[in-house]
Amino acid sequence: IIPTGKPTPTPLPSVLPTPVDYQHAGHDGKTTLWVVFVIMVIASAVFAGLSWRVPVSKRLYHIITTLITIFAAISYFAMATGHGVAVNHIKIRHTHNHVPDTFTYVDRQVYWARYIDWTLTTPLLLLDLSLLAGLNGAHILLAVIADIIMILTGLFAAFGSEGTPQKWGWYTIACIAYLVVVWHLAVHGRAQAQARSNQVATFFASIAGFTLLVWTAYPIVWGLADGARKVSVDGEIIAYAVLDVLAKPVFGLWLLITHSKMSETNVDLGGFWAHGLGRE
Ligand code: RET
Repeated sequence: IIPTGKPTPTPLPSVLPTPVDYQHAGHDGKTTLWVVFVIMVIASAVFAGLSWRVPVSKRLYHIITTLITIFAAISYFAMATGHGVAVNHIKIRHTHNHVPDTFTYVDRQVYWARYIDWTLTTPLLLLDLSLLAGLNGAHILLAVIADIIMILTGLFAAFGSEGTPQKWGWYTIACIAYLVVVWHLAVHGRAQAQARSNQVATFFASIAGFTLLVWTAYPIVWGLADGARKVSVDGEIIAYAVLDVLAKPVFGLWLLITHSKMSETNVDLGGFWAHGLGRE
């Protein structure tokens, strides 16, 4: 023991108040996490394989889309092995007439690894759609940053305390950011796609419409699961699993197959993409 002359700090209380309920993943949830991990690995291999069949100049969507499923595979591996999850110790206030408020606690698992995944993959999904529509750099930047704000404020909401503005306050901020994203796709994206060609406009309308439907289900699942705690942790894992498979592998396959058949979807980044800077 090295004497330092400093006073000993007061120890932190060693036990948190006992929760009345502990909501955590069970067998079905854990199995689902492994199944989606495998789906994401297979999708990554398929997308990488498809990229080798086209020249480098046509590979931008393939590379972005493969990275999306690789990030998802990594995040699902973490969650399936029990990483990237924390316990939210939720304080619930009970108000009574004439007597002071009382509190009980509910513990619930929060898989924060999802939010790391979404912070990286939703901007890449937006990039796919933006390049397809032919959005300009200014609009792409704003859509991507609004999207990152949406995910990170959603993460704060997931750990927010009940009965304070934290939880639903962060949720509201996230929803406003989501509306900014929707605005960019539905208004600017659609107009730009129309300016490219009729074929691109039709394809953009279907794939962006599909994206909006699937993405809008996420805040609904969040509200029922983390928000109102009406859905179990297993139910939440399964709901996000279905959405993630639609938003990543299904979206990706649709985009890459259509891209291979429709040359108007090509992205022109000048000589840079295929040849490097300073060589034309
Ligand atoms: C949260 C909660 C806060 C409010 C909103 C949300 C939106 C999340 C979205 C997620 C999309 C994820 C995708 C994953 C890919 O696999 C953070 C749930 C608006 C839109 C597409």
